[in-house]
Amino acid sequence: MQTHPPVHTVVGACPHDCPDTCSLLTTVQDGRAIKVQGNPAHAMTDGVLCTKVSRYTERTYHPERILQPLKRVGPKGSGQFEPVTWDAALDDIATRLKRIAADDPQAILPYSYAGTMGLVQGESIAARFFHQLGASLLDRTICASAGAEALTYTLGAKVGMRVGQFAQSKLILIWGSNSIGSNLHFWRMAQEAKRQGAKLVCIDPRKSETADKCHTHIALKPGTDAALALALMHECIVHNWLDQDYLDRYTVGWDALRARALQWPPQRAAEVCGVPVEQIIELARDWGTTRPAAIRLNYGMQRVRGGGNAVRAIACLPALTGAWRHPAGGLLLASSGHFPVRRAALQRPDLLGDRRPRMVNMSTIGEALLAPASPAFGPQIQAVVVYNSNPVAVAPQSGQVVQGFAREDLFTVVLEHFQTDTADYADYILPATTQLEHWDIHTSYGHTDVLLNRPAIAPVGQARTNTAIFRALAQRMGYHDPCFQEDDEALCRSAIGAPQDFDILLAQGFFSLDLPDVPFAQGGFPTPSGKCEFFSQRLADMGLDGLPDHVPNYEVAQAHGRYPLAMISPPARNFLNSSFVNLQSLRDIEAEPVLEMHPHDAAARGIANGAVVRVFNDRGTYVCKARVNDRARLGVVNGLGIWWRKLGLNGTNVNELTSQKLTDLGRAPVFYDCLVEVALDGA
Ligand SMILES: Nc1nc2c(c(=O)[nH]1)N[C@H]1C(S)=C(S)[C@@H](COP(=O)(O)OP(=O)(O)OC[C@H]3O[C@@H](n4cnc5c(=O)[nH]c(N)nc54)[C@H](O)[C@@H]3O)O[C@H]1N2
Ligand SMILES: Nc1nc2c(c(=O)[nH]1)N[C@H]1C(S)=C(S)[C@@H](COP(=O)(O)OP(=O)(O)OC[C@H]3O[C@@H](n4cnc5c(=O)[nH]c(N)nc54)[C@H](O)[C@@H]3O)O[C@H]1N2
Ligand code: SF4
Ligand SMILES: [Mo]
Repeated sequence: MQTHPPVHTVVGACPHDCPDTCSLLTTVQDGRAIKVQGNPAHAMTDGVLCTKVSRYTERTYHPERILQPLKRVGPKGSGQFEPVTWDAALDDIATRLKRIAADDPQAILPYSYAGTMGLVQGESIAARFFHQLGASLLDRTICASAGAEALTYTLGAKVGMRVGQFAQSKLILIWGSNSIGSNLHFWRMAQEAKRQGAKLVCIDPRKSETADKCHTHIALKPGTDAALALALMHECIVHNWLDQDYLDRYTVGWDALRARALQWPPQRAAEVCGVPVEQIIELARDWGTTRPAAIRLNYGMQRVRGGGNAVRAIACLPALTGAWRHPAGGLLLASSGHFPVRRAALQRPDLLGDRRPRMVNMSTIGEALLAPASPAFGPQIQAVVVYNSNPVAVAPQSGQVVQGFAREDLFTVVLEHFQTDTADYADYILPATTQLEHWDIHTSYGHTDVLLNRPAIAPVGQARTNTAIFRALAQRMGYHDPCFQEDDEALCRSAIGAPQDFDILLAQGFFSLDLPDVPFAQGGFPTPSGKCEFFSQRLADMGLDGLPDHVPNYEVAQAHGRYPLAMISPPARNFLNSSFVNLQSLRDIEAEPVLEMHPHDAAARGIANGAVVRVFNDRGTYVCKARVNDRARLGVVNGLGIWWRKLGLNGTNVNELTSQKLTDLGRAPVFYDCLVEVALDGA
């Protein structure tokens, strides 16, 4: 055992699903964490954390934290539990899982996402466990898979500009991203660029905090981004703002894309997007004539039916003008593809042997839990093991998700810090450690550094790491492969790169990947052709459109339709998805669940600022407070997410309204492709 002085600091990493992956410094006094701060030695973090994670000690020592295993005693969903010992809980869980698996292990489903982004407390021992078991596989699509696939078919992988380079750009399109709210450390680069004379353009239906601070805000209708991108191409073609040499050498399918883009004069796009044509013409001129020009694309714009095509269209733009030739030009959606993560070593898919379990899409968990056995679906789901996620709050069309989790015959285990909306439906809640209490390795989707998270304190109460819980279950299931004994430090060592990288992490806490500053100046894209693929033969081979196009939303508002308002539900700044909603100090800032409405849309319904309103469609009803202001554009309402249902005004949240339809690429949810009507509550 290492001995520490009474007050010392420990270097860690923020575990949250956020592109910034900050380096944390935790101050520990007599074994208790007293402060969590940003690490000034890590360039990207620069000593600054967001408000949420500055409150990490409040979250860790929260009086409602689950500190012992709990067993359900009341009806499903009633939230009544009694404490049990770890042995009793694990023995019973293993017995129940064995009984189901004896019939068909695919009746068991793991459900997890990015509650922690750590490679070790995410999918390591857990993945090994479910692979050995032969459980159903989970298609992890809830956030980013439309954009990720789109990027893969266009640029070859989740790769792009180095984030630090944005500080030198002269034009930055902040596209489908509320950087101040959800990518704070990128915003520093944008501000630096602004100080040096760059123009910032925000492309977002919502007048976000970020839009407030940009020179121009293009408030297009949700789901119309591809139309805008095609019109920008149109203008680049007709004004000859093209880099013909770059097109000739480093792209595939230019003639075909050119023909398609010529069908999108600005006037057509202006009508589809619902923005003034002058704005499109000006944006095109800026994009076509400014060097270096860069796009910070983010996932907010791909949560609609055509999200994949839209990302493809936008990802083509830098190649048209040769923006990639400059270090501060190009595009960044996600940097995750740069990291040499050793996924197979961590997750051991080989433990499946010859078995090929079915894949269940996490984005349609409601439908899946309600599906009977059938030849197409396979066995009915009889058990779900949830970790690092809160599906009852975050998955679309909660009405069905709740109905599914409420099945009395479904056996549900939830590994959690808190009694979330999902944990309310558990048969067992198992107390998990937080980031201050375990080892982990972190990559990032917004920068290109690898970070080590060291435990700062001992586990609180009886909490155990996710890995320890799955190790203990594996032992009870009779799994004797030595891979189930591997400890967390060994897992950290094998998670990424070469084993000696872990020694660097132990010594320094983090390191930067060694990458070129101008990755695609001369092509070199990780696509099959090595070029930027405007036309994708792989998509065409699947019977899909090989070129990007504007694919309209499933739910497009009609003037006299039953549901005339489009609703988007981007994050509230002080929550992280549904995490932190139960922290009083942060909930006080967000005040209450809100729906932002344009003054005309509110007036037409007799709704005043602060009124309690019913937001509804055929899928359900959500009650919240109207915030009437210019953050909402005409015809679009913004239901800021993602409240815990049980902390809302009528026991629902915004996902009561969203649908389980899926995107064009990547099988992802369409949270921002959703029509509603709004009325005064009680009216
Ligand atoms: N504070 C905070 N930070 C977060 C999160 C959080 O919950 N809270 N969540 C984290 C996670 S999991 C993720 S994936 C990222 C998400 O962060 P982003 O990838 O930035 O995505 P969103 O926040 O969903 O949406 C960003 C912006 O896109 C806008 N938008 C919505 N529909 C459209 C559209 O059709 N077109 C365009 N152009 N814009 C549109 C929204 O109004 C919003 O302002 O942030 C991470 N960071
Ligand atoms: N309407 C609407 N819905 C959305 C979105 C939206 O914009 N609008 N955004 C979507 C997006 S982008 C995403 S990524 C999903 C996110 O959905 P989730 O991945 O479910 O994210 P969270 O809501 O933060 O829930 C994570 C849970 O993991 C738990 N957790 C954290 N660390 C650990 C750990 O180490 N061990 C264990 N066992 N548990 C841990 C936390 O306590 C928390 O309850 O939501 C999606 N849902
Ligand atoms: S949530 Fe994002 S900004 Fe906040 S501390 Fe974590 S990585 Fe940094
Ligand atoms: Mo996400």
